[in-house]
Amino acid sequence: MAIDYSQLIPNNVDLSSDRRLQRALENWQPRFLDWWKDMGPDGTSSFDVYLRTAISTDANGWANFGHVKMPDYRWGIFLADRDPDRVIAYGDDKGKPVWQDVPGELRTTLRRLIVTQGDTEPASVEQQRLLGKTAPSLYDLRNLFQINVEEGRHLWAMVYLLHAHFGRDGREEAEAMLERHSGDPDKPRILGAFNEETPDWLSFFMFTFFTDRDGKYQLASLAESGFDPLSRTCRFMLTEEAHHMFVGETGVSRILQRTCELMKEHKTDDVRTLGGIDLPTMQKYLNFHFSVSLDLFGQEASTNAANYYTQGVKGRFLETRIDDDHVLTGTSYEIETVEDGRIVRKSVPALSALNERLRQDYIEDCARGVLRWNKMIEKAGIDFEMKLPHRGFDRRIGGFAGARVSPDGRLLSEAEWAANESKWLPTDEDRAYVTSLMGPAVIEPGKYANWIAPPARGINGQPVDFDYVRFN
Ligand code: BYC
Repeated sequence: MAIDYSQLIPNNVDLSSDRRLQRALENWQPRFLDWWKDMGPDGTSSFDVYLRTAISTDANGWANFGHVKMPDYRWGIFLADRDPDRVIAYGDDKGKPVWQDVPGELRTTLRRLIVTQGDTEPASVEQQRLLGKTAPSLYDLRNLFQINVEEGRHLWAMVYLLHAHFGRDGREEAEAMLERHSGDPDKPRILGAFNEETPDWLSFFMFTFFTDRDGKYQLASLAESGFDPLSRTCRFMLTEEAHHMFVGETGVSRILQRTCELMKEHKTDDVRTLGGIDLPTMQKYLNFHFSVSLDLFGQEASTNAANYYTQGVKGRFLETRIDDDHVLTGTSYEIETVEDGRIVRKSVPALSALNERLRQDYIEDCARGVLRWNKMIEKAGIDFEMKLPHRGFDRRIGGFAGARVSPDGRLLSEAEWAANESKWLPTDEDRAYVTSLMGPAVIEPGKYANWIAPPARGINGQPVDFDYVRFN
């Protein structure tokens, strides 16, 4: 469906036929732009950036490229096309038509999920605000900005749902989305990972690999929602999410490649003396970002998750492709947790284990990416394997919270943990070293910082030395 760009707020939801909604969103828009100016990528308003903009939501229309100033990016409201025959795929209302309006009894639940989802989008832009100053290349700078504008648009997507379907409460929640800030001691973002800093590009690539991937799994579950407007908006958001994870996976891969090159060329593991990022440090950053992202899936056994499912509000990953009864009463699922000082596996009702099931899907997806990194390392002739730590490692949420678990899944005493923590998680010294590599942005087309290899190819068929960002 084509997007109407003649409107102040580009959209494919026929906004002009609902004057009240249109006015409410036009009221919110300047606040969003003020937020972008104050909290978005710092000092970039005059840059022309080679961005992808959606002009329609079908396969051909969502990837139109050209140089654009970010404040002029056409943020708007784009929902995937409506399937008039779509029915609820699971839960108590399985088989009934999906809802076009919010059922009264689900109002609070749906609002809470939409607000939680929406809150992460501007949070990530805030976390990445200063990264442009130390970009390792024009290509990377452009990718950062592409991600930033799309996260901005994902905020628009959730704000539209709040304004269109939740009346006054929705408007207040939309305001609050611009008032909470990542890491703010008084008004923090809702979920833990979104209050962490993204101070350097290694953190950025790990974040886009691990935390954006949580986005993929959460959006895919919400795309199964019986509330059709939420489903349609998440379906379109997912098309954009893929690029964010690509940036993370290839970013980490390019750093690994450069490190391996330095190791081979100089016949040493100590690439720090050569300005590279050593493999053990890469592993520590991986450990940190993986465990922080695992927390985003919530408790292993969760009545919230069971209720979302039974009520038809939030499904499983690729729900309609799963071959079972889609009701799940009477079935069980094995979870791992800590009980009586031991890590145990136990059966719990499948309905209450839906967070854990989604986390498992996520872990398998992460593992596939790590395998690709390891293939690259092996091909470079280096004997080293990157590993996902155990799911209980360094967790803050759920059954492992507070327990001391080693990366290989052993329950430790406080003393054992303290003796090893610096081998497993980035130390202040590691972070200081990585930060020290983040020099002024490399802005000559086709040039790259010393600690990262060039990408295999450019964006949208452009050469790698294309002027992806023009500074004016
Ligand atoms: N931090 O029963 P539980 C993305 C709370 S990322 C803080 O397990 P539930 C993106 C929980 O709220 C995707 N609090 O909860 C990526 C609950 O609070 P109450 C974001 C947490 O509801 C990169 C309590 O603990 N989208 O898009 O089953 C860049 C009990 O827990 C945390 C979504 O998250 C935490 N980590 O599961 C840009 C989808 N975890 O009720 C964007 C919407 C749990 O006691 N959210 N709590 O006050 C949800 O589906 C659910 O809220 C959660 C939690 C899966 C997050």
